[in-house]
Amino acid sequence: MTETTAHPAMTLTIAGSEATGGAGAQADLKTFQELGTFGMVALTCIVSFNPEDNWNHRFVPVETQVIADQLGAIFGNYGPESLDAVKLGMMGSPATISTVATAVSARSPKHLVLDPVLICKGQEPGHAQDTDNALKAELLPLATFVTPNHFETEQLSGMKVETLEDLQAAAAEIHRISGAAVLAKGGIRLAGTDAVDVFVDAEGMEVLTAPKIGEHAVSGAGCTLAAAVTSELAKGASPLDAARSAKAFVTAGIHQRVAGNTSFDALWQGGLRR
Ligand code: PXL
Repeated sequence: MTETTAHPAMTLTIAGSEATGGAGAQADLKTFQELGTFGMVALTCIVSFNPEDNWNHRFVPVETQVIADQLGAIFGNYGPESLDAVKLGMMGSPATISTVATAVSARSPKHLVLDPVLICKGQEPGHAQDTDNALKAELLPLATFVTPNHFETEQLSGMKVETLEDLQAAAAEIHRISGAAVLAKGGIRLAGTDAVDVFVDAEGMEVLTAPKIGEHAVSGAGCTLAAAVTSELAKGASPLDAARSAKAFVTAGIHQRVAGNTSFDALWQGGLRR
């Protein structure tokens, strides 16, 4: 990219489409825009909730060649050194994971934020374990920052998480095996009145808390958190400051959530505007 004019920090998400706008690439792109970065998307899959079948997720993968083509367009246009931070969201299959791992490792982005989305309702159960293994083997070693939720923290660490101490131990274990900064999310899953997350990097550990807003999970919280971390890193924040800002952004977005006919509301990324 020519350096004749100042430009915003450049952020890319490699993620799935969730048509209703709650989660996935839609949440990522809105977050990038809201936080003042230039957003790009390479789509990995298309998820459509099914109103006739209890909102189950219908899942269609994007062909691996088409994923590689999208990444070729993005990195070809701007040059790998111009991308300040890359986020990885839902991959959905081992083939997609291998394609993305190959494409991304060849470009070595400065910041690679992995939201280790493991399974999504509606995917073949047989696929989940393969996807989990491929994600651990091929993407986790490339990540510079990982944002596992409660379930993903248990899967990636191989540890049971029931208390804050468990979450701290599991987050430290994921940091040890990956070398990445880790923001392990207790969210609403741990007992108590606070949503507690644990941040760990080479500098140490920090517990981040905010009062829980109800006891129901909100769609898009995980995607938005990781996308906000990606934006903040792209703009030059330290990993800990990126984690703190991202949590505040998500908390405000949950306060301003949007309800529909599904059983879960959708976070709105404009929550900090008012
Ligand atoms: O929240 C996880 C998630 C990520 N990406 C896509 C999704 C979902 C959950 O619905 O559909 C595309």
